[in-house]
Amino acid sequence: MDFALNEEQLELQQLVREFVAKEITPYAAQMDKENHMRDELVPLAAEMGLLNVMVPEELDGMGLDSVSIAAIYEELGKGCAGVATSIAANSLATLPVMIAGTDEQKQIWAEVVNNGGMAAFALTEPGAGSDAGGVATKAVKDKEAGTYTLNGTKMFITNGGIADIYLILANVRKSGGIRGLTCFIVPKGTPGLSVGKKEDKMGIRPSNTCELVLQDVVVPEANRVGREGEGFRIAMKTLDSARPFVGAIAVGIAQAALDCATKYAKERRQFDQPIASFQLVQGMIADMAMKVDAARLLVYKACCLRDEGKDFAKEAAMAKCYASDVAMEVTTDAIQVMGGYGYSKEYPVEKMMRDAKIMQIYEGTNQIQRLVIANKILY
Ligand code: COS
Repeated sequence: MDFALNEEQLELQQLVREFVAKEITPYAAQMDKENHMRDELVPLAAEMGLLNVMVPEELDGMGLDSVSIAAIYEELGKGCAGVATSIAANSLATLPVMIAGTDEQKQIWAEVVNNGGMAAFALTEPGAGSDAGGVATKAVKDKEAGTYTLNGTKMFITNGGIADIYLILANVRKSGGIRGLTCFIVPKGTPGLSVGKKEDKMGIRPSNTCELVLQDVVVPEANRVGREGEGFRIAMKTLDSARPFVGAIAVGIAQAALDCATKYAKERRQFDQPIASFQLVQGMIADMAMKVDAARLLVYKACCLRDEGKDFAKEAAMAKCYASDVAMEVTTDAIQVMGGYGYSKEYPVEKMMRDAKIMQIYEGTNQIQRLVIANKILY
């Protein structure tokens, strides 16, 4: 397994690094404060080809391999994990269609995200988070009309208020349970689909996180992705694929915090010398650097396995879990190195610490990741 980025990947990484330095980092604090991603960013990200990385080339998408996507998301995560989350949600929502969609569904979906459209993956509900099988949104089939009618409420949906197309999970069984879970494509503007409360979050504030209300939303049978009852398996496969990318964003946050603390330690003078000359500070920086590198290697390992078509579910969970724990630890330590300045909004590390926290929670809590890892090892 070769973890070195090839020339093409290095070029792409450099392009995204420049994009982040120009269009994201200078606005990160402002977007955090305003709880809003600057409007120019979506068209700019589309122009850069960041919204359709998961769409294959034959459908005019970027068709990138997982390692390249991870390299891109790490760069985005360095600039602002909120923006990275919003952009990565396009991949998350695209995955179920690419995994189980018909050629026509793939084409319809690709058309949207290839043309600068945002997408949202709507699984979570007020009563269904870790327990994905607990989805209460119902889909009732009308055989004669060839339609399904969806009713329910989704919660904490990334891009919920700005998406042009939604992948929504609903249950076709009255009694619920994972065997009734089914995926549906629902375009923005479908009658009965409305955007509810927008979350006022602790971190990743530029990413739009909203409630979605489905009230008698009628979709044609042609919008069902996969078979009835196949939704749980599709969702699990989707989450397996998306987890290393959460890990990549977390690595980006951690690397940015480490860079910030390192620079500060060399500049900040106490007792007539830079604090970088103190061994206790050096120890913290060394520990932070080891963790960031180890997290990145786990992310790349999961991505390489996925690209090689091998089983990667355990490594995906490890990458997501370890990298997000590292992001939390490293951002906390970066603030410690920077003392009162680190705690102040004058420096970006306090935002990074707030952003890091969600990485341990979303797309499967780290408790769920540990369950997945243990199950893969034990059974
Ligand atoms: N890929 C394909 N199929 C999978 C799968 C995977 N990664 N994981 C489970 N399945 C299948 C199983 O093979 C099983 O199928 P059969 O019943 O036909 O044998 C079925 O799904 C149920 O599997 P299992 O019994 O392991 O499911 P559990 O109900 O125990 O749930 C966890 C497993 C907890 C791991 C799962 O619910 C989960 O990942 N939850 C977290 C969801 C999440 O990330 N939520 C965040 C919001 S979404 S952004």
